Amino acid sequence: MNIHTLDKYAKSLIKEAANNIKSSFSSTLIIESKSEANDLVTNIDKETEQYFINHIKRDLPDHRIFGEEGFGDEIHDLNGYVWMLDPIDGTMNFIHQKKNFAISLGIYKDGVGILGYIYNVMEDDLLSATIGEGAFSNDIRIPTVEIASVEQSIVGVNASWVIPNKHIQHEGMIKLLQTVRGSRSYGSAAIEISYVVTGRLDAYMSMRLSPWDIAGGMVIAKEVGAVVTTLTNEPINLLQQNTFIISKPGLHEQLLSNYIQLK
Ligand code: 2AM
Ligand code: CA
Repeated sequence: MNIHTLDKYAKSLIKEAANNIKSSFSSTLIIESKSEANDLVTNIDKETEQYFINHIKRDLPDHRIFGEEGFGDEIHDLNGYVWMLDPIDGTMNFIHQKKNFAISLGIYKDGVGILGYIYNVMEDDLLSATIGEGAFSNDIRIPTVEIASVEQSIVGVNASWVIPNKHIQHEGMIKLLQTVRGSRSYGSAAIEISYVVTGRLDAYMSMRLSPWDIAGGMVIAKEVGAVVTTLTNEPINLLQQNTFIISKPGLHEQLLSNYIQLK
């Protein structure tokens, strides 16, 4: 399958999976906790991941799947084709708000992101990117992001990092919130990433994200010139959890050198 056929195929799976998710609103959700009380999963997260896996295994048997719910393959390397899938990013929003959740998907070939998708299901907004060919919001090309400064920016940050916590020096975060124009928190990493690449946010950061939360967004980010690193300014390793920042250029350096300090 060439990259454009693969792109069409991935988009058709995403749209069909999203229809199934929306149809599920008429039935009762089964909600469970995972690693901690607030780390939630539903039967729909699981069924959506299985929907992708069943189709990919049938149609592209040599492709591997790295999915949040663990029905895919055990991934210890990025050789060949690897689909990094979060069937529902923002599960708590899905359960409580029935909006602000996304299907997040990155397709990597030998470790290089070739296709990326973030589908905001309830807004019917599909961000997509093909390596070297730019990024799109539905069929509209997304322009390159502009340089930003702290004073004029809106940053996506979870309020828990501004109170004393074990991951980050919260004094720097207070100083940041006193300096920026505004802050926002949407509860879905994929949606926050989608807002940075489309210019609605200037930066978004998190202390702990998994490969499937960010793999699709990283392909899109590259196409529009948004900068993605860990919070210690290192490249993201897609085989493990990472600290994470995506930012417009200029702002990225300011945030890391003047405000963000890990413990
Ligand atoms: P999820 O909804 O797929 O679990 C919420 O701030 C964001 O962080 C969401 O994108 C959420 O993804 C992610 N998240 C929640 N718990 C997490 C965990 N234990 N590890 C990594 N990411 C997590
Ligand atoms: Ca998820």
